[in-house]
Amino acid sequence: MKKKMLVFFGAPGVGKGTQAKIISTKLQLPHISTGDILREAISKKTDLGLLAKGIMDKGELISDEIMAGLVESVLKNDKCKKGFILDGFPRTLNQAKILQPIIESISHEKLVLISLDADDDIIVNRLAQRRMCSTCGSIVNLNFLTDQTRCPTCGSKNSFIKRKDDEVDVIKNRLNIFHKTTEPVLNYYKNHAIIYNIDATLTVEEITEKILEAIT
Ligand code: G5P
Ligand code: MG
Repeated sequence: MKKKMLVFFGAPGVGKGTQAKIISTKLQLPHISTGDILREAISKKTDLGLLAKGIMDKGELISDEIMAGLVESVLKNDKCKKGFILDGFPRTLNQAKILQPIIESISHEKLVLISLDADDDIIVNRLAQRRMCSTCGSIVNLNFLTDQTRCPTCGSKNSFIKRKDDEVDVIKNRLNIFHKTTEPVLNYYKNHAIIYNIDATLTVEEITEKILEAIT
């Protein structure tokens, strides 16, 4: 069977994490979210976490060298043998260029890049309403919950937390950085990956279906 090497690409809040979690479960592929790795480091107060906290709270990017080192060690791990889903990496041209020889050293296949797209105003609204369940890690949108105090996945009560970088000023900074620094990475992948563009304003279920149609 072909190794599935997927990159979920798109602006903050476009739905990368939501879809990556679903596809990871359906296809039994590890979900590598650089944002989640950093947030875990922050909560464990590791050296990486202490360095990352102030930068992430402002919505700025962690250095390419740190992020690339982190991703390389995960990709070379046995659990990525069948493939993987990268979420949140690469997000600079330099990260893409560091990643390329790593991919070539582990497979002859090209990366498959799922590019999710939605307008900035939709994204600002989604992120302002996003919460994460501190018990099971599910991502929700308060707009779609009938009971805003209970996690629909694990049933925990009052377990929702809001990310520090989901304050409106920080969201706007993250979007600016995305347009300036991350969006141009798509151009690089025109020659280095198979790209599927998906409208991220559809429903979660419709987007999942489109992703599965594209990659299976
Ligand atoms: P992260 O953690 O990678 P971002 O900014 O790339 O953060 P984020 O915010 O995690 O991305 P997402 O994963 O794309 O967004 O979106 P999501 O959480 O799934 O969904 C957002 C909201 O929309 C939720 O409320 C969800 O319920 C709703 N939603 C999802 N899908 C749909 C849909 O289909 N329809 C509707 N209506 N709603 C939907 O990175 C965080 C920070 O870490 C550092 C940086 O500081 C970064 O800012 N970092 C890096 N720094 C340098 N290099 C890297 N490679 C780095 N990676 C992380
Ligand atoms: Mg995410």
